[in-house]
Amino acid sequence: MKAKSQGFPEAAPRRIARLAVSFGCLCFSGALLIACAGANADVQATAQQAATAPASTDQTSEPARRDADFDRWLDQLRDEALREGISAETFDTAFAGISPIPRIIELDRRQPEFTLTFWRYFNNAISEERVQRGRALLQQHRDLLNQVEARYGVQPNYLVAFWGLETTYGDTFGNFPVIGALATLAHDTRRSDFFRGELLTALKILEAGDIAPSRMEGSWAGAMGHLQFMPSTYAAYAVDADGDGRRDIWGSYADVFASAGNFLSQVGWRRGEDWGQEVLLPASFDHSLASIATTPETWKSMREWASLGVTSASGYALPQSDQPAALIQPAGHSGPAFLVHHNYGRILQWNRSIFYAVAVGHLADRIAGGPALDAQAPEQDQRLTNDQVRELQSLLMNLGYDAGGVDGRLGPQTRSAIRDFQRSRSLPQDAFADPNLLAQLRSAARR
Ligand SMILES: [Ca+2]
Repeated sequence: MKAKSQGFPEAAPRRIARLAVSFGCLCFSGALLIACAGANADVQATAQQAATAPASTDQTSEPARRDADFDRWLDQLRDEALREGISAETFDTAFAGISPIPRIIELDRRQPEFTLTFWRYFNNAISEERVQRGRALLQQHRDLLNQVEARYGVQPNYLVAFWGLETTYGDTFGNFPVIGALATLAHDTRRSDFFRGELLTALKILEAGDIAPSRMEGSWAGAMGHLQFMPSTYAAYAVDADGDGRRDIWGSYADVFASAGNFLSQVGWRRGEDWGQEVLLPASFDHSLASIATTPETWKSMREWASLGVTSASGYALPQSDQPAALIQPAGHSGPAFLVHHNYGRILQWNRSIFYAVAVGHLADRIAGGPALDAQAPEQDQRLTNDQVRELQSLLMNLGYDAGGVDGRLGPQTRSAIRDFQRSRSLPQDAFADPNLLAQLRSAARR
């Protein structure tokens, strides 16, 4: 899984791991991490690129060397691992030939220059080829997927959609040795605690015999196998569905689908419910009803949304139901609008990114035969540089709107300040940042 996005507001999708965090992986639990708060999408994007980049060249371009500092660090880690029940044999086998991977530090430090827009993310995530392959794989694995649905309540088209977005159906696990990747990031000072925990968990997975060290491949950030589970997510949710005694998310489709189903079930997926749908809004619509935060904050029943003039994307009336829904507009008021439900929030548990959640939901719909989006991408998909986001935040602050600081990230507080500014100027209150908004702020500041 990995994705990316930006521009938008979300505070960035971060992957949670995806629960809260995100990296490209499910960093579920870890969440924290990454503090990412902000730019999750960007983080995701970065991770995804890492998965497909010709990393091997970079890895070998510098001589593998373990300096004295790494060796000392490794000795301490070994002591800790042995105290936690990992055998000396497992530890020493896992670390045979392992040294810090410079390419990973490079990827971890990389800063995107631009915000990621919804359309840039979406068009990359939802290719026609990905839709067609998803439909074929749904048929190919139908029996397994039906068994997983019966047990965990997650529809087959969603299981395939997560798989498609995480690794393009298994094409791209990332070519990094998980132990080497996690050791590099745990030894590095930026997020050592999080990755040290993930590394120790990965060693416990090896100790249990679930996978051989040589097959434990993943992304540069340690997200593993078909589903890009971080080790902590794996430990909590991976399932041995084919009964061979190993939880194999690298080689067993039964284990892969069941592990995804188990995760989603455990975080509260509701059997048979959809994620949401694209909708059309009336011309006079009050865009302040759209939610800003990654977890939507404004909920109404479908009946209430219908009474506000919202219809399906094909123009039909919404159901007169009490099902709660929230409105999101990830590309602002001129882009697509979606009403999302409870299971949308479960997708966010996997990866805390609005762009990611919409992409999974839409890909699931497409795999089940649904239509492409009604909304069309603009001819020119305008994005902001990170410097422009900082300028935008400074202008908001100078005009008296609390953007929460000048950090170059379009988080909820900055978006809320944008909405306040829009309200004061009688603009559509979509809380969306783009070059047009920046121009309006510059103009307001000159007055
Ligand atoms: Ca198994």
